[in-house]
Amino acid sequence: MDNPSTVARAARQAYYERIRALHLTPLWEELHALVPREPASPCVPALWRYADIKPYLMESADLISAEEAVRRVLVLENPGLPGRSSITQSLYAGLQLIMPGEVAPSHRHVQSALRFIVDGRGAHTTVDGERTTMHPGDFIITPSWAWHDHGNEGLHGESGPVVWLDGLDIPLVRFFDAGFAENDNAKSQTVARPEGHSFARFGHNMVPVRHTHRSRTSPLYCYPYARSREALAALQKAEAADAWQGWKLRYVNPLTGGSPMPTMQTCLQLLPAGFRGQGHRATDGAVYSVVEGRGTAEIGGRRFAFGPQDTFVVPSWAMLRLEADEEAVLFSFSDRPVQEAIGIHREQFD
Ligand code: GTQ
Repeated sequence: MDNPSTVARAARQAYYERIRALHLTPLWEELHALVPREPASPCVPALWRYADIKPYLMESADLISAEEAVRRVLVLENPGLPGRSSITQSLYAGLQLIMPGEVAPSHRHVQSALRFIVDGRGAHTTVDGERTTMHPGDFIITPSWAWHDHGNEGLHGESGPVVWLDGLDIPLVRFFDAGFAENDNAKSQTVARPEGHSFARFGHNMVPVRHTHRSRTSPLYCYPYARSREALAALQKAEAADAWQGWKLRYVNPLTGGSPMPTMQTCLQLLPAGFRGQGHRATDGAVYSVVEGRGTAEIGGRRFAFGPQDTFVVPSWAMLRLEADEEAVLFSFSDRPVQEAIGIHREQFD
């Protein structure tokens, strides 16, 4: 644009002020920001060290019960998105704590949720009448509008605090102003089917010949870590690591081959010891949870050392380079299926 004279600028400002009363604004002042040449996310790279967070998480249990809180969660808020309870523009993440004997009461909402177990074992979630016991590294889903309550009764006589990473599409649903929620009459649902029922039906590369599952979400409630880790270990023996991502597998809805939930893709990847990955970037910003090993994530030119149980976020279109000093396993999730559904997803491998 030519540089306008002082007089012209003053005339324009006066005009903008007059049209503001009619709720009109001049596109030409905002066009570059509204239609950027490439993504310019306000979301910034960040890492939350579990060792730093855990004491505060445990302190929260002295301040409020899971029942009073409904969900006792510390939200991982992106430093570039203050006050928005968002880790990226479209996704929410938080660390949820449930102490032995506690109950997080049954409710349902249109937001889809994933649970990735970070610390402790023996808590459970009940989804639509089926209970699933949590172990570290398990990936568990709560479909949109499914009743769910959480509890912690311990496992094999062991009991302690259990912490998991919650990933929800809260900001996406807020964007559409399409959120509904309701509380259940009972604190905990009545268990209607034995544990492992959905896994028996859909978890073995087979599906019942006469099932009636019609939802867009996976009929599998739990993707156990033992099974996913076993697959990565076998791949490591069978084929060379990808230069960008090591060995990376995407969790699937066994009925469609698509993502387990319509709004969130989830992956598990293995990086060999000494891995020095090449850079890649994608329009789906992603949240990572470290399961095993230590290394460095270079995100948009900033270096973050990571270790087990840490969480980090890679903003949309930020270049990511992964390095592993020890063999490392990373879980991640993003809004990629939504971007693919509307045909705008892009990625680049350097
Ligand atoms: O467990 O239902 O972190 O409704 C945020 C909202 C967890 C849950 C969150 C929720 C839940």
